[in-house]
Amino acid sequence: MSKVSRRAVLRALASAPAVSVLGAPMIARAAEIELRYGNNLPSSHPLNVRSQEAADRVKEKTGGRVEIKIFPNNQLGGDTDMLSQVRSGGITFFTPSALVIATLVPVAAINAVGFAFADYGQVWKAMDGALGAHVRAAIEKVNLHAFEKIWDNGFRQMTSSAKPIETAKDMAGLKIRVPVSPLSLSMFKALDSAPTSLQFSEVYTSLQTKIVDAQENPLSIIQVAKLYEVQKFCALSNHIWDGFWFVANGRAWKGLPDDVRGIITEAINDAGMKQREDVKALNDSVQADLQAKGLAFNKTNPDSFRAKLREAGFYKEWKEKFGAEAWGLLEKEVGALA
Ligand code: X2X
Repeated sequence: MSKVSRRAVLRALASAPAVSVLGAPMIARAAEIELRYGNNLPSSHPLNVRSQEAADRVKEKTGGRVEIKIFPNNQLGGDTDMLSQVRSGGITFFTPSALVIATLVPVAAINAVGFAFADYGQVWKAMDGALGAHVRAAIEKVNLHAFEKIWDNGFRQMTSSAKPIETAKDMAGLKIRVPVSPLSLSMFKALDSAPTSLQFSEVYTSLQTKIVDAQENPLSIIQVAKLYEVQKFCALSNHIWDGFWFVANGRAWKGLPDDVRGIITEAINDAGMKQREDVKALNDSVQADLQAKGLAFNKTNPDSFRAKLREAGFYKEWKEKFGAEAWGLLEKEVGALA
């Protein structure tokens, strides 16, 4: 808060002389509290559309006192940079993927265990229930505040440039980009691929210059980030369900007045619920458009992938890493995995 209030004071001083001879303010009063929110997605993604709505609602409900300024599309740096900025208070809000915040809070990657969730019914029951609460408690321990409703990234699909991916055998030796995520690296190594961790800001160029041949992301991201321009095939693998935790710097959050915290919480959770619907609708409808743009789709059967992961000891390893409690909460929703 100290930063915010200092800035607010400076702002107030700077705007003080801006008064007309008649004493009426010549410019609109600046917000008393300006909060910065950074993310890694283009402004056309529902994450940005709905968070802008939340920001507008916060401004309105606080009578202009509070302004949330959104910096989309890695304007403030990549995922790793924004994660350290939200920890230090350089930005107040960030929406890291569960995969990425897991570099700091390991258990946060639990929703991304390969082929765990069958559908959205299972996802929301787990994430809005005990599993999500378990992860949020772990996030609070590193002095970040996690809002209750995780936002949707979607079921991740694999795209490639040289050949289609049909069964687990096609994964051998594949140079695939994965997020900065220990779980993703481990999973694709278990599938015998050659994964490289890169921030999302580097994905398009690394595919274009063939540093990697493949990547994996939900269809909505393949669309808004134009990855179809640099990929030929898309395997509908649904191998990971991924979400974005909306997090706030703990100190800044606690320093906000109670009423402001209440208004922001409601605005962000409501926007998150709408964003979930948007992403699902987009993921269900965008395939035809991507096909028209030249991406060749194929379905995959999860069995060969699951068998390979099991054989490589992937589930056993991650059950131990996440711990019996978290693993139990996941299996309670999706059935036995290991
Ligand atoms: O980096 C990715 O692939 C993305 C956009 O899905 C995440 O934020 C994890």
